[in-house]
Amino acid sequence: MGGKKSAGLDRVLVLEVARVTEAAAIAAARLTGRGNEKAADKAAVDAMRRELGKVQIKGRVVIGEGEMDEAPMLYIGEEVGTGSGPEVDIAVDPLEGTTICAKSMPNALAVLAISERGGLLHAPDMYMDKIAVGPGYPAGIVDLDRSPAENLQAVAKAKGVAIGEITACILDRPRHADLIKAVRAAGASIRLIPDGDIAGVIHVTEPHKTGVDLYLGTGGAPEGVLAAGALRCVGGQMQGRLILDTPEKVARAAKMGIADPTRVYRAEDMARGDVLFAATGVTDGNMLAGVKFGKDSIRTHTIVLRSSTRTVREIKARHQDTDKFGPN
Ligand code: VTB
Repeated sequence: MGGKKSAGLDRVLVLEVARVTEAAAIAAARLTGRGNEKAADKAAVDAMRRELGKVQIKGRVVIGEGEMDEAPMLYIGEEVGTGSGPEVDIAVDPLEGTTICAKSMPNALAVLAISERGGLLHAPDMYMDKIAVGPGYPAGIVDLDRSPAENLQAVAKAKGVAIGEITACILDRPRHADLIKAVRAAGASIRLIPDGDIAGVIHVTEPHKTGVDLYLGTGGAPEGVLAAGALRCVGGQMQGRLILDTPEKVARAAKMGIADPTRVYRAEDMARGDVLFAATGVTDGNMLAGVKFGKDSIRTHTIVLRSSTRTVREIKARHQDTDKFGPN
């Protein structure tokens, strides 16, 4: 593959990553609304693995389906790609929102991020406290160590609206009861989501489409790294801090290279150097349409982001050679 190392990732990869998330989304979409999370997830994993195998990279999975002994495919440390291209690190979530997909609810995605080797935080599969806003705000506008009211106030002021016109996206979980109370007490609106906090975070990048101004709360740390990859590419801001509330978790994180258990990671700490991010809609969402099966074609809607140029590409594809995606 061409391109000097200093130029970052080869731009040809922009289309390649879209093919990978398209294939995963189509496979999962065939199982949308069947009430079978496991089958949908497996289909997405298989398709993503198959498609990644065709990409000319020497890829290493750093965020995947689990440790080697618990995931047969796309496990952490697995080598993917043809093995003949540039050395890259890969974070995958072949089906983000398995329950959403199983119930045919909005915003299930197939997601992938690629960085230069060493660019993505090796996040353990634990909770991470997250806060995120989209582009256009002054640096440091939100901070995990400030109260929800202070953060909401700051965002409202910078946006030039009253706090009552600000919407925060939060995962609907009992553990967020206090957070939800505090946000409502401050006067802001909350978009509660059942699952899928990568989509939740990404929604802050286009508030005019999604109506979401900031993301708050705890969710999976691997999902945090993928979302950070997306925000790096569009210039949003994010902070994440692992919730290491037991000695066992501190030890597990240390094993993955996390020396300071209290560290706050910014988007640029979780996804460094040149990063590509791709997401294809599985079910319809606020930003991406879900997969649509027609008589002779399949339609997909994908967003591909690149950090070095900050280009946002939306790829609407009509796949007419439907056989290549396997049987129905
Ligand atoms: C989030 C979300 C996922 O898990 O990370 C969330 O992005 C957090 O975990 O889609 P809990 O479900 O334990 O709250 C999912 O909802 C499911 O993996």
